[in-house]
Amino acid sequence: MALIGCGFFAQNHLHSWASIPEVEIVAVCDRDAAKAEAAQKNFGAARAYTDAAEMFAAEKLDFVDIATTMQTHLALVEMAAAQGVHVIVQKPLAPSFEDCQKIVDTCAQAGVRLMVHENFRFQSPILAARRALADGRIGKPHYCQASFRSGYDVFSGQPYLATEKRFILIDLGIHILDVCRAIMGEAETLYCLTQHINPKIAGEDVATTMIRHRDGGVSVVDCSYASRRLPEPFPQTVLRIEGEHGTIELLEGYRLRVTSHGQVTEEGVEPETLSWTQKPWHVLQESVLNLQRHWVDTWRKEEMPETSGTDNLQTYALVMAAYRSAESGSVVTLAA
Ligand code: NAD
Ligand code: 89V
Repeated sequence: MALIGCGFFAQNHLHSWASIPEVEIVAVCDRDAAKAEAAQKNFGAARAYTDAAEMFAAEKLDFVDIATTMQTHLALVEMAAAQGVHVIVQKPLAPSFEDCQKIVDTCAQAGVRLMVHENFRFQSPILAARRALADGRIGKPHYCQASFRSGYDVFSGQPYLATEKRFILIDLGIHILDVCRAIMGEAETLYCLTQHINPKIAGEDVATTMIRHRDGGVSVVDCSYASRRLPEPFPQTVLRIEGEHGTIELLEGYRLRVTSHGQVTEEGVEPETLSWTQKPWHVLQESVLNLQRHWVDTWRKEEMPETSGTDNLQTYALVMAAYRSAESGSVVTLAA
C-alpha cells in the first residue's frame, strides 16, 4: 500500500500499518518533500514521492490510504480509481455532499473498495458500549446522548481548524454523529443550535443537536471545544444509552457502567498505551489501528467495511443537515 499525506494525523496511520503484518508500506507521498522523506525513513517505505500522479504511474499498489485534508480527496481518489487501486480516505470525505457522492460513484464505477477513515466508532471504549448493546443487555434503545465537551487546544496540532468558517460540526461533530448512527440507526429529523465562543477562530465551536430516528428513538449529540473544566477530558466521548431493560453509560475516566434488568456492573475500558501511543491521544490512536485492522479483515472476507463510502454519506448528510438547521433555525427532515 501507499500513504498520501504524511502530516499530523498520518503518523498514527503509519504506525498502525507498520504493526499489521499483512500490510507493506511500499510508498509514501507528501507535497512537502521533508515530510515524505521522514515517513519513508521512519517506516521503511521503499520510495517517497511529492507528486501523487507520479506515484500512481510508477507503483503497483493494492490500496492507497489518503490522509490529506478534505479539499484534495476527490482528485486523489480519481487518480487511484483510474488505476484500479482500492481506497481509504480520511474524514471528512470532501467539502460538499456533491463531492462526497462523486467520490463514492467514482469508486463504484471503477469497482474499487472505498472505506472512510471514520475511526471514533472503532475506539475500544465505544466498541465495548456497542457490544453491551448488541448483546441485548438493555434491549432496544430509545434514547442516546453522545457527548464530547472539551477545552483542549486542538489548533496547535491542526492550525487549519482555526481558519475554517465551519469548524466543530464538520471536524468533530461528524465523528460523534457517526457514533450516534452506529448506536441508534438512521435519522428522520434533526434540530441543531451552534455557538461561536472562541473569538480567535473563524467557525462554530459548540454544537447541540437533537435527532428523531426513523424507529422513533431520540438522541442528543453535543460537542464543544469551549468547555473549561478540570480534569480536561479530551478526547473522551461519553455516552448514555437508555433501553427497555436498562442503561449503558460510558463515563469519563473510561468507565463502562451497565444497568441491566435491575443489576449494575461497572468496568474500566481504557485502552492500554501501545509503544507508539501517548495519553491523552491513546484512545484515538488505537482506534486508527482498530479501523485499519477492520479494513484488512473485511478485505480478506470480501465484506463491506462498516464505514464504507455509502455508509459514510449518511453521516455526512447529518452534518450538512445540522448546518442547515443551525442556519435556518428550523427542524430539518433527512431524505430517506
Ligand atoms: P496535515 O495538514 O497535518 O497533513 C496533511 C498533509 O497532506 C500535509 O503534510 C500536506 O503537505 C499533505 N498534502 C496535501 N495535499 C496533498 C497532495 N495533493 N498530495 C500529497 N500530499 C498532500 O493535516 P492532518 O491534521 O494530518 O489532517 C489530515 C486529515 O486527517 C484531515 O482530513 C483531518 O480531518 C483528518 N483527521 C482525522 C482525525 C481522526 O481522528 N480521524 C484526527 C485528525 C485529523
Ligand atoms: O478527529 C479529528 O478529526 C480531530 C480531533 C479529534 C482532534 O478533533 O480533529
